[in-house]
Amino acid sequence: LKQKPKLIWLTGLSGSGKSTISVQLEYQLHAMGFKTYLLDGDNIRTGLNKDLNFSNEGRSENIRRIAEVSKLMMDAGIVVIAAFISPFKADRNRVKHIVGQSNYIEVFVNCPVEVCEQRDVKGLYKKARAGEIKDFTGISSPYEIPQNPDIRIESDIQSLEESLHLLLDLIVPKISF
Ligand code: GGZ
Repeated sequence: LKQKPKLIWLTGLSGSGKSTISVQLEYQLHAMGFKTYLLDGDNIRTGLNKDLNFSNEGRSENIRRIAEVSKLMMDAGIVVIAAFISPFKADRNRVKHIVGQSNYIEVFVNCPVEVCEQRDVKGLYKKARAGEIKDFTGISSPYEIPQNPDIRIESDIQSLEESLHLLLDLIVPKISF
């Protein structure tokens, strides 16, 4: 396989656009011939991590297990894309440590919480405001902004096409021989 396995880590609020961007990123990388796998809440929090809640401890353990799974997938030669809120700096640092600093590419998908709340695609912000969901990131649980991401996407300002273009320009050289 003519690829260097890496972990592409997307962090950002619920509704910031992580899923949309990661799905398109995987599609494009696949079209270029790269062997990829996308980890997200849909395939992790419903299975491997279904025992975990959204407390600080639950989130930390969620992220730790995802890092370990990513490492195994990278051992198998796969370029891993992971899209999780991952609100805590210490947890993101641990991911970097687990997979190796040089294998970790951090993508901060930035979007003002007001914009995420206004979109409220799944109605979760409304439920969080009503107190029906506790510890909701951006409302009643913190998000620690990445200070040194490899790339920062302003998803409320940049188009999906532009973001993808910038992402691919960064990533393709790093995963190619
Ligand atoms: C944040 C929550 C919560 C709470 C359920 N806080 O927009 P979504 O729905 O599809 O994505 C969110 C997802 C976040 O899971 P992660 O595994 O990425 O979180 S973390 O990295 O912090 O462990 C949201 C839904 O789960 N969700 N409750 N309280 N998001």
